[in-house]
Amino acid sequence: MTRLRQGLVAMVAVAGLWARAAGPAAAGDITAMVRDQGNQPVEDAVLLAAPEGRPAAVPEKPGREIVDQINLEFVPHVKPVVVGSPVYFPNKDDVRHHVYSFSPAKRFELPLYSGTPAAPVVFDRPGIVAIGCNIHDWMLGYIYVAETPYLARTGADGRARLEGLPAGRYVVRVWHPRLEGTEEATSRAVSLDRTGAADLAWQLTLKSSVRPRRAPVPGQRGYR
Ligand SMILES: [Cu+2]
Repeated sequence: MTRLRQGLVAMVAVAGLWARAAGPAAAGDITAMVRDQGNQPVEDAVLLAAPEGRPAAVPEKPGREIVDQINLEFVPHVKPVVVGSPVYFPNKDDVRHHVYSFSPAKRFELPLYSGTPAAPVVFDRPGIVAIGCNIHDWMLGYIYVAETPYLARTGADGRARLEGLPAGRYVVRVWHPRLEGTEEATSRAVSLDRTGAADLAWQLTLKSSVRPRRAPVPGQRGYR
């Protein structure tokens, strides 16, 4: 047995213990709690489960997803979507935005607009797409395009939940824009065969924020 395999088996065993300790979680659910190095809950982490050794059943026509622009920020800051998802970018502000990405997984541009552009942007390749606005340099968001439909974002309480997973073995991992180290290093092997549910916890080391400071907007008072 290789060391990696031994490690995976050990992690499965630990996940199973957690699952039993978690109590009456619904079958086929994976719940997670994500904290940072200071033990604070981490918002905007992506939690995803990929079936081990078999492809995930990705929907042929994923539903529409939305990333708003509210008060000169992308909301949510991090949006996990399954590959092939059409994403709309409604502008809820009274100033125009110019949303774009240079990321290899999806280069696109929505030239200066108000309201909602008629056509969505379809994220057809897996990867992490950083989005920005040409007008407001501090506006920064992420679309995490995954090859599995089992994905969720942590809320302000650091918690996320994956629901309705068929029984089987999964590799579960987390990602965050300020994650120190690789996403792969967060991987855990989880088996939903025996217990039908698992409750996992991560403590991530996050880099300090590198977002540009907000600048004054012409015609508006102060900093927004
Ligand atoms: Cu903008």
